[in-house]
Amino acid sequence: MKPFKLYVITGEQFHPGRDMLQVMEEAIQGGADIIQLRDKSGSKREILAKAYALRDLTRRYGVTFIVNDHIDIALAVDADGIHLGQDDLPLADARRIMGAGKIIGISTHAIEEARAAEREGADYIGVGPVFETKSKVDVVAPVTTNYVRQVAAEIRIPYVAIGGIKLHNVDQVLEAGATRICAISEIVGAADVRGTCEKYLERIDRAAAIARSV
Ligand code: TZP
Ligand code: MG
Repeated sequence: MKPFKLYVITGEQFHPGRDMLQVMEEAIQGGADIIQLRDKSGSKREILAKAYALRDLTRRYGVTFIVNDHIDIALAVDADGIHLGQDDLPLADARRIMGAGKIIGISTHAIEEARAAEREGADYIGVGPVFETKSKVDVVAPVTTNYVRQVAAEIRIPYVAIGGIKLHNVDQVLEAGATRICAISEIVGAADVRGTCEKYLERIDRAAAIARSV
C-alpha cells in the first residue's frame, strides 16, 4: 500500500450541520492521506451512497479510501480496501473475497493480535485505543502507549495508532514509536479541519526528524 501518515475516519456526529464530504475534503487538503468511511447507524443504501461519494472525492485527490466493516460496499464502489475488527469477518476469508490487490486493515488491542494479523497477511494494523475515546461504543480498555511501544519494537507491517489521540497528547504517542496517527473527533469536530490536520502532520514530521537524528 502507499505510504501514509495521517488517517482520518468519518464521524458525522462530531460535526452537526456540516456536510461530511466538505469536512473530509478539508481533511484531505490538510494532508490526510487515508480516508475511512465508518458509519455504524446508516442503512446499507445510505452507506453505499456515502461510499460512492467518498470514492469520487478520494480519487480526485489520489488519496487512499478504506471502508469500515462492509466488504460488499468496498467492492461495489472499488474502494482501495477494508478495515475489520477482531469480531468481523476473519482476515483469510476477507482476503479471499477482496483479492490480493486490495488493502486489508485489522484493529488490534494486544501484541498477540498484532502478530496474528501480520502473520495472516494484513496490510496494516490499527493499534488502540491508546487513550479513552467516546467515538466507539463497546471499546476495550485503553491499551496505553505501552502497547504502541511493543508494536513499534516488533511489528514490521504498517501500524497506525488510534483512540483518543488529540493535539495535546499526540507527542506521547509519537515518542512511543508511532509514525502514523489516526483520529476522528479531534479532526472532524474541529472548526478548522484543514489546519488541525496540518498540525498533526507537523508533529508527525517533527517526531520522524528527531528519530532520524538519534
Ligand atoms: N477504534 C479504536 S478507537 C476508535 C476506533 C474507531 C475511535 C477513535 O476516535 P477518536 O475520536 O479519535 O478517539
Ligand atoms: Mg468492524
